[in-house]
Amino acid sequence: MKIDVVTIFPETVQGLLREGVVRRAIDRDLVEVQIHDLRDYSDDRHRSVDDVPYGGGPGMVLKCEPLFRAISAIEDSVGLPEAVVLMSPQGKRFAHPDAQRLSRLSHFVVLCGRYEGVDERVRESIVTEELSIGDYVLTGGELPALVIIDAVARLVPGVVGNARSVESESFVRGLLDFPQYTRPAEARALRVPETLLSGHHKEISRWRKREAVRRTLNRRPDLLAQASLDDEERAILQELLTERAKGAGV
Ligand code: 6SD
Repeated sequence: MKIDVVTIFPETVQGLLREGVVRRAIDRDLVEVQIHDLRDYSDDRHRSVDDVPYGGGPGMVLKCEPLFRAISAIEDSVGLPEAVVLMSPQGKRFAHPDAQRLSRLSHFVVLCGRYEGVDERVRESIVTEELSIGDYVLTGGELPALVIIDAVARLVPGVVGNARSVESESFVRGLLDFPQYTRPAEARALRVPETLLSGHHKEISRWRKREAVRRTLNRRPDLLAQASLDDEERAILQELLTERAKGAGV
């Protein structure tokens, strides 16, 4: 998989790709990330990439031409990308299905916005989709781009060792993870739940399902509507709901 990133902060983007799972994927040639400094595609000697908005108002807008040229350079060297993603607060909210979809592409481009935004003609002519990572204000698209690259790269076959661990995750199944513990069995008088120490695989599995369903019900009930629960999990959910109804005096 090849990902081209266009940004005015190439070092920032590079820095965060030099660690962890993504770095390993790059080192093993499973993922190739090429970072392009937008200023290299400026058309003036000050290397400017922004200008004041037509119609007035605060802030600056990313100009068309440097972005058009950056995309042309990418097309000339790698060929037509399958997607050109613009990071923007106006985009569709990025979620796991988007990561899965992008992980099946062989080449896409990520454009990092800055300032008040980008000239609308960039959207109209070269952007194929606009993504946001959530409803909060950021100063630029670099961190969102890294979020997307991280989520996508780990889904590329071979990047995460255990394919099952990728498929059984929270946002694939629609259940939050159960609590995890590691040695020692007691730390500062806090004990690991006895069931997990028992060695009874069936009981451990049931305990984990119960905790996962309980957490999801308490913290993210919205996920349960879409969750793919097995019979045991469904029964646990019913039990918890019944307990709750009794507790509430219903
Ligand atoms: C000005 C940008 C580009 C500012 C953003 C924020 C979220 N949640 N996703 N993307 C963002 C992208 C903010 O340039």
